[in-house]
Amino acid sequence: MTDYNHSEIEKKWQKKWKGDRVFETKEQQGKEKYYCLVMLPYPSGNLHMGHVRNYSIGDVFARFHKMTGKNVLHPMGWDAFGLPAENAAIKNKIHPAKWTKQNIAHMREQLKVLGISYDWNREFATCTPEYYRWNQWFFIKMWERGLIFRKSANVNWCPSCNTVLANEQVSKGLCWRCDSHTQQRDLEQWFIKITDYADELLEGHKQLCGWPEQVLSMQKDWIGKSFGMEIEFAVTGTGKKLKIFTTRPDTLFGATFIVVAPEHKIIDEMKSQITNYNEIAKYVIESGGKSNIERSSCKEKTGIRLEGINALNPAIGEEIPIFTADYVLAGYGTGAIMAVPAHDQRDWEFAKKYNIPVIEVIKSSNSCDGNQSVDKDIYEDKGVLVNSRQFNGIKSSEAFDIISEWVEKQDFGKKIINFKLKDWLISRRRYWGTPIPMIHCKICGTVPVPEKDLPVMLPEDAEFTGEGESPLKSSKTFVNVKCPKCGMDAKRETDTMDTFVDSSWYYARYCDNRNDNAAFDSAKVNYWMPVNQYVGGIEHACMHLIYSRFWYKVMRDLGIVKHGEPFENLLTQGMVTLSGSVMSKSKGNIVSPDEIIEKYGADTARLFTLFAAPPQKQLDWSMEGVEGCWRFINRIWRLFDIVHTKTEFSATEKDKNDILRIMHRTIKKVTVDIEKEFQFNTAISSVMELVNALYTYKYHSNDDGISAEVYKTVILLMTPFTPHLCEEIWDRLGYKEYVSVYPWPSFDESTIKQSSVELPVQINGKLRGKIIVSAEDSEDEVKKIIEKDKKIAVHLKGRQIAKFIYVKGRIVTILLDS
Ligand code: ANZ
Ligand code: ZN
Repeated sequence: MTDYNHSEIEKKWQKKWKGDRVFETKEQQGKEKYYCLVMLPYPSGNLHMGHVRNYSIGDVFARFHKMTGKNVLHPMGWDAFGLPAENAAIKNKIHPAKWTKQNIAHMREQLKVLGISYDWNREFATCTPEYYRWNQWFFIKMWERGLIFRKSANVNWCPSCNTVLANEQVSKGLCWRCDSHTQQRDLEQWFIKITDYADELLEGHKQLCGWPEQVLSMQKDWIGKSFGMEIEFAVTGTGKKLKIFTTRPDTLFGATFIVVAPEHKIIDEMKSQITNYNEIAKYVIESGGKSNIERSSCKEKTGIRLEGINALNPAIGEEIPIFTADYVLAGYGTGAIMAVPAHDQRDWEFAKKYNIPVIEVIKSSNSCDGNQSVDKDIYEDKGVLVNSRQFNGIKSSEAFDIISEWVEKQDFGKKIINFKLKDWLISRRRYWGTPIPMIHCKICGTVPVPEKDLPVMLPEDAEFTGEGESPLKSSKTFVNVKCPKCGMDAKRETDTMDTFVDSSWYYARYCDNRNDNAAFDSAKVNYWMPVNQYVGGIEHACMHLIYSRFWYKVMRDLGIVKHGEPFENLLTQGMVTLSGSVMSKSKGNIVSPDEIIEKYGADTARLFTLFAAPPQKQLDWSMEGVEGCWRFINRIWRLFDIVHTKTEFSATEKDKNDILRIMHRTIKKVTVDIEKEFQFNTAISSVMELVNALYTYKYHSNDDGISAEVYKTVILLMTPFTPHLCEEIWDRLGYKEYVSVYPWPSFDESTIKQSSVELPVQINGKLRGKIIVSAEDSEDEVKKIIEKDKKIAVHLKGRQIAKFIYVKGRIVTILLDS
């Protein structure tokens, strides 16, 4: 055979797949479906290696499941609204729509060169009226259900991007896109009441056993459910009450001061009684410039006492001072706390600084360390109550219930459940997003645009100055409308939606992307959903992956989808780095996919990103690694001739058995690694071993077709990783069907088992059990088998292995750290 010509071969098969519509899909009742989805890209202009890796990972899943006989949906689209397009409009005087379109066109071509098995008929961009019209429709449906509201809210404002930022777009007081310092401003904003679903979003985690534990726990923190109490402290001499939120009512007797957030309304309400009001007002302004993260971080606490007023601790009946300090946040709980310096770190630091008494109310029940001093340190553990009158001596673990019942009986507080999750601020003062479909009428108030008038189109005559309010305000044709209720002159809302709205339901639109009458046909969505395998970055753990789950539940409540969770399994892929650091323009360490593909081909690029690390782990780019993959592809290519060359040897039964056994073992390994373990790297290395075995096996003509069968298997197993190479060889082997749709090979367990041996396992000199392994199993594989053996594993639990000795085929000896 001639040399392997990647560019010719790759183009040829991409054309054939397209011509024969190999990857186009329709619903097929009675056939098992498999929906594989990779988070859709933002059309920034160029594909980077991270994309190549992601889409290659997704393609392994999609192609593998197609070969195992499933009806596979594998779509691709563009998350096309967003700030960069608008920034380009301001800088380069190019319309955001044009900029976005050009970028999509370019990236689509880059993507097509990779030969991913997409059904391109399902492609769409979220910035088209055909798509965003349904964002508007959902908005109105949510408005009708009371899930949308408007309020004046303190928001993060980026003076450089000139826009409102969601809390999660601000980190350490800096804008997530441009790193400028953000400010706080009060503006009328639109919100979605995601908090109505807070409990369900937590409950739903029980169904998500196919998600990484890390993502679930990040979401759990984000939603932040806590059980506590609201307790009222009287402000002495005023008849007013101050409500605090605590998760520790068991420490009530130790509350020696109150702290309110600088934004708390009591400061203005008590203006005339507060003798140092001017000083307080100054402090309030200062803290207004800080982000929540800055305020909560553990540097020195600042604050001021509200002179002239006091609060009454209702449990002990004593007056305690009230402070304002910015470590108490306005948006959480009631924006006020009872401070218990003996048992809370932040309160303790504050009390030390301002010389406030510290009263210990919980003591370790272990008498040996009973002489700890609260002056030196705080005590955060469980124990027994002290200095708490009638409650002295009870265990702190029981005190929550006992004291909260007592507080409720005395009628100065009640038990409540509090969430960290906030309502979703969705309005942006920006052009390149979905117009919020609302009309402001002087007579009728805020009126939704009637469904028949959707979409509310983005006007083309908006101006991009980068200053002031939303560019939509500058379009007279857009702003002025008639009120749909009374017909009088009215004004359109000029805010657009957060782009996270677009990605909250795009997965459903792929199931029916051309629908002009509805967001989608429910029957189609119910056939394809939920997504069987979702692939994307861990950075989306909290926003995108919570918003989408929420949106899906709303769609369920609207009666248009039937399940409760959109994504059954989630894989969060690792980053691509160069010498350990993230590839970025500013570091100048970007490896361009175009160049690699040009020189080595898409299959090599794909193979390298899949082979160099497990999908979830960081992948460090290496040219040697790429070249190694290129050589492996050529080894498979050359094997064609070797397998078809006549030799003078006749295979012995033993040699035939040996190579067949390796083949079956490899099929099993690759199957399990793709389907269950997500270990594409070890799957590929096991095929490499099989290829090596076939090279050293010398009976290629006189072996009853066994080497031909092994070679065929190599090609099938490599198809999800290097599909172009495999199609070409498959074609040359004389098959009429595409290898991409050929049934995945099955393995024969009894052939694999033929070489199995029973191994005794000794732990610290004692025989703890026996395991069955195959003679070729590596030490790592033997280790895994031992970890999975319940009987033996109990002896290892919680212990460190100091030595692991595997004498191949004989015995395993484990020594544990003492
Ligand atoms: C008294 C107390 C004693 C508290 C103690 C803690 C330890 P989670 O679990 O996160 O819900 N807190 C309440 N509202 C706050 C706010 N707006 N800003 C900052 N801190 C606030 O935390 C609840 C605890 O955080 C509450 O319980 C309160 O302090 C504080 F030994 O009350 B605790
Ligand atoms: Zn009206």
